Amino acid sequence: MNSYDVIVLGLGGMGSAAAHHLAARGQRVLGLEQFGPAHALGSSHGGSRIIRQSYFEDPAYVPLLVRAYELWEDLEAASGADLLTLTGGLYVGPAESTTVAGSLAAAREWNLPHELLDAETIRVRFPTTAPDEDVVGLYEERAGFVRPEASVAAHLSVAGRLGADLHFEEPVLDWSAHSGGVAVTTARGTYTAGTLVISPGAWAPRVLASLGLPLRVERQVMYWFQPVGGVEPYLPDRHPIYVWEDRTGVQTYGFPSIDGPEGGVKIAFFRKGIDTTPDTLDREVHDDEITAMAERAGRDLPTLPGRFLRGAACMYTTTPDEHFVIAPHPEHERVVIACGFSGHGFKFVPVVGEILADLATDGTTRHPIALFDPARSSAAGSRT
Ligand code: PYC
Repeated sequence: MNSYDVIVLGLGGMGSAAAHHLAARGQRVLGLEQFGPAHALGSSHGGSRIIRQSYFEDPAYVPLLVRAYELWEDLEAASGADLLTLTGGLYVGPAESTTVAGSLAAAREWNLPHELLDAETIRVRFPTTAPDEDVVGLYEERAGFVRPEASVAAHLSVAGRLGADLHFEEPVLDWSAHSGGVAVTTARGTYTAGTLVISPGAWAPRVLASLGLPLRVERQVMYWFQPVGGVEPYLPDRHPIYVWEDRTGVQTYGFPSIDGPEGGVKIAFFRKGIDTTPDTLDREVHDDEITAMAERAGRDLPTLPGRFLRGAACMYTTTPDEHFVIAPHPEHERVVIACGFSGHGFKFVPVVGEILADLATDGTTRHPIALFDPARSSAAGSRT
C-alpha cells in the first residue's frame, strides 16, 4: 500500500507513540524509521529516564504529566511490558535553586503531595546521600523511572497490532505538502497521505531546516558505576530517583540500581553537553569525563563511584528556553511537528503521542500546548 491517512516520520519515543495513538483511532498509518526498532543511536536509549510531577521546568507541564502517568499505565496494560516504576523522587539543592524552588512552585500550584526535607533528614532517610548542611530537598512519592527502549518497543508493538505499517531501515529522502495532502519519498518508493507527523529527534535541524528553528543538538553522557559495598542500598524499594543541583547551578540526576547486582547504578550530568550532530557524535566516553562524573557523584553519594562500569553517549535536541516544540507546521497545514525535547521529554512520550494524534486528525488538541509554540520568541527561527 502506498497511500495512508497519516505518515509518521521518525519512530523514536514520540513517533512510536504517535503511530500507536493514530492507529488506535482507526487511522491508516505508515511509520518510517531510518534505523531499526528501539535503536540506541538517538535520544531514547540508556535503560532509564526520570519521571516526576513537581516540575521545576515550568508548572504548565503538570497537567500533561498527570495525563502521561495515566497513559503509561494504559501502555503497560496494552503491551504487557513493565515500563513505569515509582520509587519516589528527591530534588536537592540550595533552597533558592531552580531544582528546589521550581519543584516547590509546581507542587504548590498544582497541590501535589510533597515533603520539604532539611539536610539532616535527607541523610537519615536516604543513607547513600551526603548533602551539605545548607541544602534542602523536595521529596515526592509519585516519581520514578520509565524504560525508554522497552517503551518504544511497546508503542511499536501495539501500533503494529492495531494495523500500522511500520517500515525500518528506510530513511526519508524528501517530503512535500500541498493543500490536498503530503508525499514522502524514500529509497523504496513514494508514499502519500492526508497528513504527515514529523518527529525526527536529533535529526530535526536537518529535516526541519526550512523553519530555521534555533535547535542545538548536544552530546550527553550517561555513566554506570558499581558502588563501594554493592548495589543493595541503591535498590528501587529504598532509593529514589534524584536531581541534585550544586551551588554553581550544575545539576546531576540519577537512578536506583535497576540492572541487577553487577549492573551498577546510573548517574549523569543534566545539561553539560557539547554541541554535536547525529553524524559527528563522539560515542566514546573519555577518562577525563569519567573522572569529573566520579568526583561529582562522590560528593553527593560517597559510595556511588566505586568502580566505573560503562558509559553511553546520547543526544539532546535543545531549544533556547528548553521547552518543547509541538505544533502544526507553520507553513503546511497538513504537517505536524514535534522536536526540541531538550533532554526532559521522554517521560511525556505517551501524552505527546496523544497530542500528535489530536493535531493530525482534528487540527487541535484539548491539551495545553501554548508553551510549545514554535513562534514563541525563544523558539522562532529565521526561515530560509
Ligand atoms: O527529565 O528529569 C528529567 C531529566 C533529568 C535529566 C535528564 N532528564
